[in-house]
Amino acid sequence: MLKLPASSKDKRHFYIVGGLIVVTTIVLGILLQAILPIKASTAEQSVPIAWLFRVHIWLLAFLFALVVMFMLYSLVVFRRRKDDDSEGEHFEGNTTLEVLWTVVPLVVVLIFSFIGIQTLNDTLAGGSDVQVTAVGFQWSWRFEYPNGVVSQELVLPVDKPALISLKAEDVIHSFWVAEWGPKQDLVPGMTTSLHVTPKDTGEFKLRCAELCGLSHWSMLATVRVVPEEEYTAWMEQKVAEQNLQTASK
Ligand SMILES: [Cu+2]
Repeated sequence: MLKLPASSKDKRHFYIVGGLIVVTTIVLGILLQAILPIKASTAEQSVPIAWLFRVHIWLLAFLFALVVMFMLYSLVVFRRRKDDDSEGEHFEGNTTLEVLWTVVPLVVVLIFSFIGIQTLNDTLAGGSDVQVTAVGFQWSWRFEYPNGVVSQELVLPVDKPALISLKAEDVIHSFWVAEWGPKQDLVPGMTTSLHVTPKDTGEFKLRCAELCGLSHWSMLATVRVVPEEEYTAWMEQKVAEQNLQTASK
């Protein structure tokens, strides 16, 4: 029979730590939510991703609280008293605890894998009313529309499902507009893709999210989501500009 020291049999300690864990989880969870970079309203695909982020943040807040609160509480409450040089009681092994801390994390990891796959599926769905190819290279972006228009900025009409094909010219890059949610690698030699249905107009930043060399930090592009009329007008202007260039050659 496992003999525990008197102090660790005292259920009161567990109730206090339990309370501290609940409070810390809530405070930390709220603080972390506040700095969440993904706003669930800027694209249809950001909704499931923002939700997944939230679930993860609550789990992280809980795990942090679980480990740190037990540790801090033990450090303070069971610290060595003045003039107490006695050895701590020796005890080892607790099969129930060992089974629990193996099975519980395993189940949690399996559940999270499942909801991760579900969320990924949700973000892969979407139409292709607008199509554009984003080409990433060291260290910038270029956007090619099916009608031949090439642009330095990505312009998309609001509320229209867009299919963005991704190509890399040199090394692996990654396409990420934080507000939209999905992130997708660009791999040399193959075409990957990403669906987005922007829900809010405005200006966003496209960032390369894969370390790709010396100036990776500066691999940014402007993304503009505009009302459909504005998009059509922009496209017409681009077509005119580029025809003009072709004519003058
Ligand atoms: Cu990069």
